[in-house]
Amino acid sequence: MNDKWHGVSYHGKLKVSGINLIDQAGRKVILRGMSSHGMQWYPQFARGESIRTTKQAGANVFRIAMYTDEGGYLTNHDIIKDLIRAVDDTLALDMYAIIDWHIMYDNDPLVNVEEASVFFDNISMHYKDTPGVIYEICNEPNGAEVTWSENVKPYAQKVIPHIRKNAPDSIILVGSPNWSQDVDICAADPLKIDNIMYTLHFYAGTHGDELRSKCSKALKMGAPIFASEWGTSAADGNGGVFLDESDVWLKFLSEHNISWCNWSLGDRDETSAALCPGAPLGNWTEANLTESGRYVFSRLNGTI
Ligand code: IDC
Repeated sequence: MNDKWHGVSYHGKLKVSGINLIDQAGRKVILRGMSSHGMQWYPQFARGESIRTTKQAGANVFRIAMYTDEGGYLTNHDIIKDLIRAVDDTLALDMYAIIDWHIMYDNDPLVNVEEASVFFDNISMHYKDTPGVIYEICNEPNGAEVTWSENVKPYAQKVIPHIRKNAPDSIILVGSPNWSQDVDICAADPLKIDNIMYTLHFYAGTHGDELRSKCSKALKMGAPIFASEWGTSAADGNGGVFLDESDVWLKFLSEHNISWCNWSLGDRDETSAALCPGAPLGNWTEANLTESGRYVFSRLNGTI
C-alpha cells in the first residue's frame, strides 16, 4: 500500500469503532510516524524542522516521549515547555501528536499516579478536545509484580477521568503490562471506556511470532491496538538492524490496520536511532540517516 498523505484537516477528530481507528467521515485511519527519543535528552529533534522532514517522508503522527524518570518530568517539570512546543509544532504541520507519559524504570504506573493525574489534568485543560491530540498515559508498565488487574487498570481508571473531563472524546492510549506486550490480558478484562486503545510495543530483533499471536488474540477478543513504539533493533535499542523481521512486522500491522510510531527520531549512537550522530535538525540526506532511518523513512508513507 502507498497512501496519499492525509492529516488532521482531512481526518478530523478520530474515534475508536470496534477494533479500528476511524475518522470524522467514518473512514478507517492508519497513523504512521516517528517517536521522539527522551525529551530531556533530544528536544532539538522534536521541533518543527525535524517533524516536517518526517512529514515529507509520509508521517502523519509524531509521538513525544516525555520520560518521567531519568531526569524527565518528575524531577524537571520545566520539560513541559518543550513538550508543548513539540505538540504545537506537530499540530501546525497538520499532524497528530501523541503526548506520551514515558514510564520505564519507574515500572509501576501507580507509584506516580498523583503526579500523572495532575499532569494529565493540566495538559488536557490546555489542549481540550483539539482533534490532533492523542494522550498516551503510560509507556511501558513492567515488572513481574506489576499486573493489569492490580496496577495498570486501576491506574487507567484513576487517570483517564482527569483527561475526560477536559477532553471528553479524545483518543487515549493505554500501556499494556510486560513492556506493553500483554495486550491479550487487557483484552480479557477491558476498560469500559470509549475511545481508548491498548499499546503494543515490539523490537524486531527480539520479538516475533509469539508477540504477534498475542496481538492477534487480543484483536479477536475485540481490543483496539496501537503500536505506539517499535524499533528495528533488539529491545535494548541496539543490535541489528533486523530489517527482514521488521518487514514481517510492518506487513502484519498493515494487514490489521494498526497505526505505529518508530523509535526513535534521535541521533544517539545506537542502531534504533534514525539519525547519524551529529545530524542536522532536518532535511536529512541519505547520509544523515542511519540504516534504520533509511528503512523507516521509506515506509512512513505506507510502503511495506
Ligand atoms: C532506550 C533508548 C536508550 C536509553 C534507554 C533508557 O533507546 O538510548 O538509554 O531507553 O532510557 C523501550 C522504551 C524506550 C527505550 C527502548 C530501547 O520505551 O525508552 O529507549 N525501548 O531500549 N521499550 C522497549 C525498548
